[in-house]
Amino acid sequence: MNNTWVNEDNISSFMGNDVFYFNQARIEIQDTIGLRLRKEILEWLNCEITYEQQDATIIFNYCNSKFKNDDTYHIYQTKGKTIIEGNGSKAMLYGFYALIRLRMSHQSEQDYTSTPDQSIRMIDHWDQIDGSIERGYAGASIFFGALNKLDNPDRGDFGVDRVDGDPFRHNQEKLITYARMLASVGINAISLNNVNVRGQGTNLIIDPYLSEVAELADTFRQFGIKLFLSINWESPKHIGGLATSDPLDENVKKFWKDICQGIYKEIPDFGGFLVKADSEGEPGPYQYGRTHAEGANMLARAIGPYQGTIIWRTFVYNSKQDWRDRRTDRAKAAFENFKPLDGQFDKNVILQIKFGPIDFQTSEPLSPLFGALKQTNQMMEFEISAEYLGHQIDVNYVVPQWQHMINVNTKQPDLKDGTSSQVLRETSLNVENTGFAAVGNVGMSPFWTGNPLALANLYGFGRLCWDNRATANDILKEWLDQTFVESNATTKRSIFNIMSTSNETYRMYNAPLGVGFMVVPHFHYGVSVNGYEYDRWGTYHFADRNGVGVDRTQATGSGFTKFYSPKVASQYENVETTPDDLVLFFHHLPYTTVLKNGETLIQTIYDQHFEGYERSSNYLKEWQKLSTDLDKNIYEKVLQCLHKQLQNALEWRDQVNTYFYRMSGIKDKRGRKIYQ
Ligand code: GCV
Repeated sequence: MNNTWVNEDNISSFMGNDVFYFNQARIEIQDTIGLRLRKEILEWLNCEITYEQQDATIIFNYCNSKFKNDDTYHIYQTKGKTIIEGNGSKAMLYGFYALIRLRMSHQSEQDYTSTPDQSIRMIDHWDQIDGSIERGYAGASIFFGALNKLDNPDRGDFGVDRVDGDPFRHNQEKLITYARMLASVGINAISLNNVNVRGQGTNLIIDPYLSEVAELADTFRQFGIKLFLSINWESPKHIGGLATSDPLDENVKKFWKDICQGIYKEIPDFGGFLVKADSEGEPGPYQYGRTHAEGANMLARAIGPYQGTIIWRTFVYNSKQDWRDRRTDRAKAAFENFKPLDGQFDKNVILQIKFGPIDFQTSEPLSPLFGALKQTNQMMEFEISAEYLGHQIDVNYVVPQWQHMINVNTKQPDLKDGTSSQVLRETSLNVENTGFAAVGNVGMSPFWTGNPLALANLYGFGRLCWDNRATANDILKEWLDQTFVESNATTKRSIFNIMSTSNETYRMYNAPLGVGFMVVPHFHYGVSVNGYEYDRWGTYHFADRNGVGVDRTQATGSGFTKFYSPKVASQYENVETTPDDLVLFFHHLPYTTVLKNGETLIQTIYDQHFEGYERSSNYLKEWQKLSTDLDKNIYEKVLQCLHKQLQNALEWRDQVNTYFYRMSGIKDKRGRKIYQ
């Protein structure tokens, strides 16, 4: 049983008889990627490398600086041979995996050139030193495992247990397989540890842990992947014994310079730091009266001499909300904190911005920072782990949502190509310092992910970073072809039908029409309509007997709409032009409002929740037909997940429908059962 798409058993029938040739006279010892590529061929694929070009079926043609981008590869056929060309080993490695993908997904290898659209393609792990993972739903960490646990109980509080001795898991086989998975879709950066850096996790930047981090960096380097670490802003106090962590304090600056020097001695190509500051109780520059630019630049200057990067998150909303005041709005926080700092960040600082203004919800508009920032490096952040998207229990192929987000047009009048994925490149100081990042979703689960089908999201995220124009459906077909190699076309079509509609289905039975956070507090799985309502950090639906939704207009609401370009702002300001799936994100509306779909708001809520349940029930029935054509373990695990999903969809359906029936007093016009 193996649901990785790059698994040698699946691949052998496509590549088994190939003989490889490198047109490089000799391989330099420091060309770690080149050495890895040879290992991939000899040990992983079990194929041959020849010294005689005429004996080869696949030729690696190194051509130094032919291509503008060192990641670009070109695959083509000539005289019955397949040529992979690129500037160097990294391009060759990408080309090698791409060739496997093309063959397995029955695409042409006649003439295929590919260059990544995003420079940084990153997975952020929220793994903790005791082996737990914040918002991890696939078992314990693959990096940390001293406590020898394989599961990751979802505690909802995320404290970290003390670890005596070596906290690292040292499961080299697992790490190599993971690095291969990432490289095969072009991921080139990972951050190892949770952005909430707690307990002993603070010490990952110093020995004895640092030398073990360096070992991990060695593994990932072979696959062209740079390693980053999340840091605790208060490290100068915790590690350095200083009385302050004020970024303008000379001793604090020296502390970070020394830390960087120590890290680069052990990891010469270390990527840099990922920083969550002044957010959800984490410390940051505000507590010293400093701006986020001052905080980030101080670190940037410490790491700059080594070509390191500071990835600074804009997920800052420490402002406690007062439920009496309807103009405070969590959606405004990132913009209000960071837009005024545009142009003040150093060239090696990147702002990592969640795709939406709130927090990885099922339906959110694009963050208005994209397009509004004009002189700041930016990355867009996603969450593969599915915290608000079904915890890798419910089938949720999220790539359609991401595809949509990276193609939203910001309509900024001064920008050439308005789509968010291009805007972040166009408005950054240095295109090399831009990209996409996502919170990772793997763990020690035998399937890598909780629901085996959730691995498609990791695959899809990587593919989408590389090719911003790829469609979610094409990506899914590729993944199915590579993963369910033994299954027949009908089986693959059934799985495709389930997965390709699953994101919409999940949205249907979840919080309605752009409302978020109707989830069980802390855990974020399952329905709780008022779980976070009038919470200290926000109010998300404001439902009462007259209507529902958050008024974020300038005319009568929180004024959030004004952060967008004039065209987008006026679109969202007006109910008539706001898309249905965001209508309650921007407007507080009476239940009788007629939406663009021709139905009333209340009827749409009922219809979507009934349909979401119906679809989940059909998924289960469809899946049950596949038992004989799938690996037994994968079949059983997905089946178990689908049973839980059905129960979840049922709870969402009934609780949401009943809640809104009681609020509105309006019956379902189709007469279906709604509990009183
Ligand atoms: C790592 C959400 C999650 C937190 C997470 C935070 C973040 O609020 O619930 O667990 O913390 O996002 O992105 O920093």
